[in-house]
Amino acid sequence: MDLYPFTKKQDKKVYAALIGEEKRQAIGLELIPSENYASRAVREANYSILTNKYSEGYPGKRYYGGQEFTDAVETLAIERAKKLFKAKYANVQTLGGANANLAMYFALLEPGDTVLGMDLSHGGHLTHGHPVTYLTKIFRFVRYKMKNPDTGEIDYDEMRQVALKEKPKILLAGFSAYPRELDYKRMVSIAREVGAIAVMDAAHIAGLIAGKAIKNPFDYGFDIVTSTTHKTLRGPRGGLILVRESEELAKKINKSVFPGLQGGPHMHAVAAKAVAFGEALSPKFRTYAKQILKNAKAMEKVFKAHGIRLLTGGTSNHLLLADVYGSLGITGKDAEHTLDLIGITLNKNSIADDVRGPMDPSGIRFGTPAITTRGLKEKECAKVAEWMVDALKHKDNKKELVKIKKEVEKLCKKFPIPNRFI
Ligand code: DSN
Repeated sequence: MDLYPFTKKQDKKVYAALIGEEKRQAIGLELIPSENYASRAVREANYSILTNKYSEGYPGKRYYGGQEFTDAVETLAIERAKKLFKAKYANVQTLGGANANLAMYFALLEPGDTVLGMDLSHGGHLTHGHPVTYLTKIFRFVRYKMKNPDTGEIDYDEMRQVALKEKPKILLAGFSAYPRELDYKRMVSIAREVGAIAVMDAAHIAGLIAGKAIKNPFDYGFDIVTSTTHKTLRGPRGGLILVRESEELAKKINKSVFPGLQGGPHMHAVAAKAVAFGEALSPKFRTYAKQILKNAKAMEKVFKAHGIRLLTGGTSNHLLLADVYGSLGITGKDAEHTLDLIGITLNKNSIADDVRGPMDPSGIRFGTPAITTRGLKEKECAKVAEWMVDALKHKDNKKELVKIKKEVEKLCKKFPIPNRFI
């Protein structure tokens, strides 16, 4: 099957990279918890002819002509997103999760205003105010943390005290490396007490919320949810902003996305989001979302049985964070490299109160969204976890690593990526 016939003919170098990546994805196991496999239909929309079109504005209110079909796909994406998350308003134009957060901050804040968010070393994200981002030149970020990294319990009393003292305009929930659910009710009550807007960055867990495998922050009164569309939600690379019910907030968000922050929306991606949201509305997607959690639990069991410390004591979502340095004396970077050698991709990650630096931290972060799309169930996930531990324990034994790599490849053949031809 010739996957990219025009590229093959016209540009051999790019073609080689595309085919190389097709093969890499086919023969390895993807455990990066923010990655997934978009369906063939999502990818078709994403490479469609809509890439040719400029559509500044919103459906029915554009700056250029010729919008019959762009309006149709954007309206579909908006309506489906609203239904999926039980929101009254949706903006589907942001190019990614970082843009979604930027647009949200600029919609709600004035320069110098304060955001109270999760400490970055405890699982927060770069866009929640890491000093390397430009955001910190404009807004003030203050933090809440886990009370105990071994249980994952957030210190809500401290959160309240900081909120009372700092008077944030936004109380921000959400994370990129926190394996537990949050007490949304408590957070909303703190936000209301100090007059802050309650915002959830659901980039990682949007698919789990959509699939009703975990709680929906809107059910507890959160005002805004930002997200990516390509992680657990299994859509194209992109972003999403949802507003529970305030028309005033929705108007501010739309103005902030365009013309505040972005130019012409990527309509091919908007169409692909519509397809992905349609998929996520199906009962099959609910089964998928629930299986992600079961698979993560199966991996948790194996790591625990081997005495490897898991931050927060385990997982209640799609990801796990293991202290491989503390438990096995291997750095996160070394662990990432070793697992790469057996065909398992994940990422090194700082852990709460890490004794090591961010470039070679103590932990690894991994998760089950992609392997669940591939069809793996608890039994296979436990096996994968056993291989991981085995490889980490025998990282200098080349023969053992080669043996495990063969097992990984065998499993990949048995569970091919859906809708792929390689
Ligand atoms: N890169 C994403 C992640 O892996 O969590 C977040 O930006």
